Amino acid sequence: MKKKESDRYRNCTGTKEVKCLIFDCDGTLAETEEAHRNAFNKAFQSNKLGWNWDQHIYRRLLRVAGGKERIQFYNNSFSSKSKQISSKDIEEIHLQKTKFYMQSVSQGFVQLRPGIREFLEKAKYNKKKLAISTSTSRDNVILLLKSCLNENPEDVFSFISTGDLVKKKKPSPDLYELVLEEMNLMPEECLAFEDSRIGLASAKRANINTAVNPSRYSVGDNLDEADYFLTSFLLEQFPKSLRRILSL
Ligand code: XBP
Ligand code: MG
Repeated sequence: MKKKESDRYRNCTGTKEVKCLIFDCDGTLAETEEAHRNAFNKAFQSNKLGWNWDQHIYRRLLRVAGGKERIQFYNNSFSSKSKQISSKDIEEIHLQKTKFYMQSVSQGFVQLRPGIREFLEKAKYNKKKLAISTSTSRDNVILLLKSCLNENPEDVFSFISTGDLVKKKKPSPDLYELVLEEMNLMPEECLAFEDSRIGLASAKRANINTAVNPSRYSVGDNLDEADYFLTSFLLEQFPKSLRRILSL
């Protein structure tokens, strides 16, 4: 018999009081993927590649973490042999894409997801440590946080683990393991917040309990491995079992 939604995500056992909240960035702190997708397409256009990632194909491509890796995957899977581009081209196109993405963030096209700002403030007020674990680049994260928060990101987050710091991006556990190592934390002292299947897999492979709140590109994904299932980041809508271990 299918478990009730609440049972399916009942809190896992053995959770100590949570000392550190680790947030994914894209799709969790903010709905950024439309800005990323548009930036990819602008870069493809300016290089006359004839590629255009619509929302349907992009949802599938998001199974690959990392913009460069995503372009490479598309190049290998969908581009005819004669039209395949080199790794050097991919590097260059990704740099241009990042410029376009940062322009859109600077112009205010990306906002924090509803409830995130208050959640971060309340967690800080209650002496929780905060960290980020994301496959995107440090530059992208810092710009996003500077645009959306009225504080210096390094004053809010004790450690920001980004794709440029690890060999393997999500679903490998490297990004989360780097947070544990740098902050000298045990997995059971932490709770991860993710939006996607590969992000959930990354946190769970680092043995970190994880709450998921699907984003526009991950609604409907199989997130059954999650310990908590959220439908918003408004604290008053969190499951009681989650608020209990967060003591928020
Ligand atoms: C999301 C990603 C990133 C972005 C694109 O990371 O996988 O690759 O989609 O950014 P997360 P880049 O959900 O872990 O925050 O082009 O800079 O990779
Ligand atoms: Mg994400």
